[in-house]
Amino acid sequence: MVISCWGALIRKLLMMRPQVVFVLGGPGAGKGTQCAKIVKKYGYTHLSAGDLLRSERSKEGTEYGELIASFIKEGKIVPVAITIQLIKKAMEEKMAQDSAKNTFLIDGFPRNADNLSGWNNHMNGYADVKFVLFFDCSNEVCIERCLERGKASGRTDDNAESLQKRIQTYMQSTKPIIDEYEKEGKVRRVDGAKTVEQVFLDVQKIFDSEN
Ligand code: UP5
Ligand code: MG
Repeated sequence: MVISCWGALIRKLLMMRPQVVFVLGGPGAGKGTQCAKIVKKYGYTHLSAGDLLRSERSKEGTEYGELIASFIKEGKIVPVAITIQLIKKAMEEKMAQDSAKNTFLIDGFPRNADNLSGWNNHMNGYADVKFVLFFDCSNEVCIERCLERGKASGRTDDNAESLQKRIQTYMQSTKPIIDEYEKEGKVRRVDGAKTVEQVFLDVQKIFDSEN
């Protein structure tokens, strides 16, 4: 009787552990757009690593504001110690508000080997990675979308010069991480070049079969 109670408790605690989907793809591949739709339909919490960094950059008196600003403009990847702290804090805040809200979309992370080892060091045992949702989209389409968005976005990296660097970083550092996860059978690939609604149809097929 006592053993079965403990078993039930342990099962419950494991179920409440954050369940994470990493959302990856090139700049402008549609990660943020599709995450918003997944949140509405499946109730996940969306955490964009880029948004968390941009918000940290804008805070008064923040220690890392200038570093983050220059890394983003140069399309370089911010040291993981900074990013992981922001992600973990956001997850903990969400779970503190409502412990049943334990499913997270982590958008735009991990982007390189440093990010991945930082995640493994800080989050293994705290959160489970269910799978990696990969929006596959050509560099040309990615650049065109970001330049179009740049007319109004106010983002310091939506310009031709930063975009060349962002694409280069994506190809050199992020794509190999996706390839590693692919070898582990964790990648769910979606053609990100289709229309927003067509992409979401493919995304739903994945979430319906995973949930
Ligand atoms: N759009 C979207 N889907 C479309 C579709 N199917 N058809 C036509 N148009 C579509 O979409 C981009 C634009 O395309 C929008 O105008 C949208 O309407 C349209 P969006 O959904 O915003 O694409 P997304 O993939 O989210 O593009 P984003 O620019 O956010 O991607 P990045 O990965 O480049 O940006 P992020 O914010 O993640 O990171 C920015 C920088 O922060 C990085 O370069 C890096 O310097 C830094 N960073 C880190 O250092 N570490 C991190 O962990 C994360 C970020
Ligand atoms: Mg985004």
